[in-house]
Amino acid sequence: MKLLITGGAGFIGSNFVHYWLKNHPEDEVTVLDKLTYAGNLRNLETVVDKIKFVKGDICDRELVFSIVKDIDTIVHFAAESHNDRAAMDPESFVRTNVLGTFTLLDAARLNGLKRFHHVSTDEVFGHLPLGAGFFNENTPYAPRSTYPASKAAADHFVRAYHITFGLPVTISNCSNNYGPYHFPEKIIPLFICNLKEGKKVPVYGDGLYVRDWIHVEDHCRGIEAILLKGKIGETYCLGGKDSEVSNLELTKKLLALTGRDESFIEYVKDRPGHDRRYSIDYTKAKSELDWEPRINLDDGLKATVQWYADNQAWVDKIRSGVYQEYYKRQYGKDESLTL
Ligand code: NAD
Ligand code: TDX
Repeated sequence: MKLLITGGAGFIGSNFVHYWLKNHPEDEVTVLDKLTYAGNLRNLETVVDKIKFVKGDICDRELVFSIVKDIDTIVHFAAESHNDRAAMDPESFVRTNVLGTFTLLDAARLNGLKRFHHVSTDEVFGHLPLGAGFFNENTPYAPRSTYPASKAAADHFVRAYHITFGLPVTISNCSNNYGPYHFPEKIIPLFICNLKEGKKVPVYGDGLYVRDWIHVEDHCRGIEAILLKGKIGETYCLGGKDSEVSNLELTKKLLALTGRDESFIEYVKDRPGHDRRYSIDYTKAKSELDWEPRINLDDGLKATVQWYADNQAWVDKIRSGVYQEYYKRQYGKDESLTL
C-alpha cells in the first residue's frame, strides 16, 4: 500500500505510523501534518528516514491534491482534538475537522483512491447516563459540544462521499485513548506529568465523569483490522478492555502509580458541556473483524507511567515549548512553527 497518514505527528497518528512500519515494512508511508501545538516531529524521530514527511495543512487543496497523486490509501487522523480548546476557539475545529476532511475526501474522489479511512470519536453519539447503556454503530448522532459537533459533521461528509460518489470509505468511532506520545494536556499524561513534578492535579466538577479507556496500540490494531478486513461503507466502534472508570478512580490509580496521596487532588470548576459518560459496545468489530482490545487499564496505565518516566526529555521539551524547534533542525527550514 501507499499510505497517506494525516496528523501522523500527533498522538494516535504517530503511534499508528510506528505500528504500521513495524507490521507492514513493505508499504510506503507519507505523513502530512501541519505541526500545530499538538504535532511533534520527535514522535517520529526513530522512523524519520523510513517515511516521507510533508509539513502542511489538510485544508490546502493544492498541496493535498499534489500529494494524493502518489497515494492509494488515506488514513485520516489530523484534527483539532481537545475539548477544552474547542470551547475557546471553535472556529479552528470547524476549519480543520470539517473543511480539512472535505478537502481530503475531494482529493481522494478525484484521484480514484482505493480507500479512505476516517478516524472518528465516540463523542459524536453524545453522552450516556451513569451505569446504563452503550454506544454502538446504530446509536443516533447527538454531539453536545463543538469538538464532537465538528467530528460528526466530518463523519457525515465521509458517508455522503461514499453514497453520492462511491468513494470507498470506512469509519471508526473510538473511545478515549492513552499511551505513549500523548500530549500532556489530556487527563492521563497531564496528571502523570504533574504528579511526577509534585504538582496537584485538577479534577473537573465532581470527578464522577466516566470514560472507556483504550490503549492506543489496541486502537491501531483496530484500524489495521478495518483496513484489511472491513467492509466498504461501514462504521466500526472500538472501545477498551474492561476499562470504564470515573475520573476520580482513574486519578487514584495514577496517584498510586506515582507514589502520591489524595492531597494532590484539587477539585476545580467543571468543563462547560461536560459529557457524563462514554461506553462502547464493540461487538460488531469483534464478530466481523475478529478484533478486540487486549490491554486492560491497570497494565496499560502502568506501562504508560513507565513510558513517561523513560522519556523525561520528550516531556521536558513539550513543557518548555522547545519541541517545536525540532522540525527546523531536521529539515533546515527557517520558519515559525507556532500556531
Ligand atoms: P492530536 O491532537 O494529538 O494530533 C492531531 C495531529 O493533527 C497533530 O499532529 C496536528 O499537528 C495535526 N493537525 C491539526 N490540524 C491540522 C491541519 N489543519 N492539517 C494537518 N495536520 C493538522 O490528536 P489525537 O489524539 O492523536 O487524535 C487523532 C485523531 O483521532 C483525531 O481525528 C481525533 O478526533 C481522533 N480520536 C482521538 C481520540 C483520543 O482519545 N485522543 C479518541 C477517538 C478518536
Ligand atoms: O485537567 C483535566 N481534568 C479533568 O477532570 C482534564 C484535561 C480532563 N478532565 C476530565 C474531563 C473528561 O471527563 O477528564 C476526562 C477526560 O478528558 P480529556 O483527557 O480532555 O478527554 P475527553 O474530553 O474525554 O476527549 C478525549 O477522548 C475522545 C480526546 O481528547 C478526544 O480527542 C477523543 O475524541
